[in-house]
Amino acid sequence: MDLIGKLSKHFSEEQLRFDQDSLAHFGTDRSRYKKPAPAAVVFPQSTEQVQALVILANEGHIALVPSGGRTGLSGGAIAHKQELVVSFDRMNKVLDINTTDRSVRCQAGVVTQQLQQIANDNQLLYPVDFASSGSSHIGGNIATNAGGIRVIAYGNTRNWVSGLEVVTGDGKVLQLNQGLVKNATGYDLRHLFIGSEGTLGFITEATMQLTEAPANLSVLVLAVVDVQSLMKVFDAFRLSCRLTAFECFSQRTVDIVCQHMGLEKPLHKESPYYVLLEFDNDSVQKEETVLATFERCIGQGYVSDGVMSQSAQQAKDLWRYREDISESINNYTPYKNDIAVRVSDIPLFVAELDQLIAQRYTHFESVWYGHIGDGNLHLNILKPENMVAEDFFTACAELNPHVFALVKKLQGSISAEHGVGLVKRDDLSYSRSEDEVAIMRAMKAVFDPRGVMNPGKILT
Ligand code: 2HG
Ligand code: ZN
Repeated sequence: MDLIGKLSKHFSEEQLRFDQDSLAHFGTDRSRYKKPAPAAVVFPQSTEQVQALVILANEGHIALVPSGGRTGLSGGAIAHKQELVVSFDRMNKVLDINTTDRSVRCQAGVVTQQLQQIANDNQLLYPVDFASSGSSHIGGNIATNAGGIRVIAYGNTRNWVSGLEVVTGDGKVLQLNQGLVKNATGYDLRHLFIGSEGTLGFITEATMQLTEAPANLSVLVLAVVDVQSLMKVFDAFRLSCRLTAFECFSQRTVDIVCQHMGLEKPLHKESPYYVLLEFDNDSVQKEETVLATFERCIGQGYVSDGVMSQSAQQAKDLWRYREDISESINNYTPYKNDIAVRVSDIPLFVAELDQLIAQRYTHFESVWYGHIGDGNLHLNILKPENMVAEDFFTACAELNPHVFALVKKLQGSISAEHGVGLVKRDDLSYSRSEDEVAIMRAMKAVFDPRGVMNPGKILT
């Protein structure tokens, strides 16, 4: 029986798509790294259906590619070799809200913003947040251990997963950790699935933890004179308040965002660097302490200007200078890198990176911005207008080893929060040892002995 025949036994007509538009849409992510070419798209509605699909794939040696919100930037959700795309769009039910446990159990296809809203409706917070929270799925966030803008205070997605239901690559359904706070019963398989990018199995359900909502978040945007000062500012504010975000961007990104989004400049004067910091402004004393720190930073010459939000709306507006960068620079067909070093190594890293860019990337303009409080920079090389995209990407890929060698020298990561997928797969050795990769392969073989789960992602 052919694939369509087999699928039709388990799935209704409206759960299957073969048309070109659907194949193109569901076969890719935001990296657009490879031309999508899946065989079909399936929309399971239950764990049993996912399990049936995995068993079918094992019998017929069919490769499966999980598809969430497809907001990834590393090609983890790309199907370019006639794979079967498994979309979680119809597994989007919230199954249980428990305010005593402060948890929400949901299917993998629930959108991040929906979980944030549920938390909010219950006077609680789901703290993982990023620009794509309106379309990314919880399952995808878990599969990539998504980070975002509040990692400095709340950590990555991993910290908020207290239970998982998964279907392994050989079709077993596992319930992992069941929402427990404490569970010291050996290897925690839940954590293997977090960040596994769909290479071990499918995440079908998750129990996500919630926390107290901050009383009143205020945002400060500061004009910072140089990289050394960025770290001084970081240290100073960290001592005076509990930071919930510490983000950095440059004048060039401000110009691009303002032009693309039609925004006014955040401050009167221009500055090489900007910091956006957020803190819980829950008392008059707190605000006074933070303002005193600001004055001190001005006095010491680290900061030349600044603005503090006076309302929730203004805080939201200020966030746009940081949150809208990724979308705004898309017009320049950027070549992206998402790198991390220890926070204390940032000044050294940036100095060497700037040198490298000045030496090697002479024909290209580059911008960097990111979660500097986590040691995570997004380096984006912008395509010159008159250059063909393919030539540009080839040229960038040739330059990449220099950036990665620098990352390796500082024992950093070549993918801080965007995952490995296809885009970073061949460069994994810059961040992981041969022994580690061998163990990863062995683990994959345990969960997915026939290699049906997202083949070619993370590992070759
Ligand atoms: C962000 O922090 C995202 O804005 C996207 O991680 C980064 O587009 C990028 O390079
Ligand atoms: Zn980011």
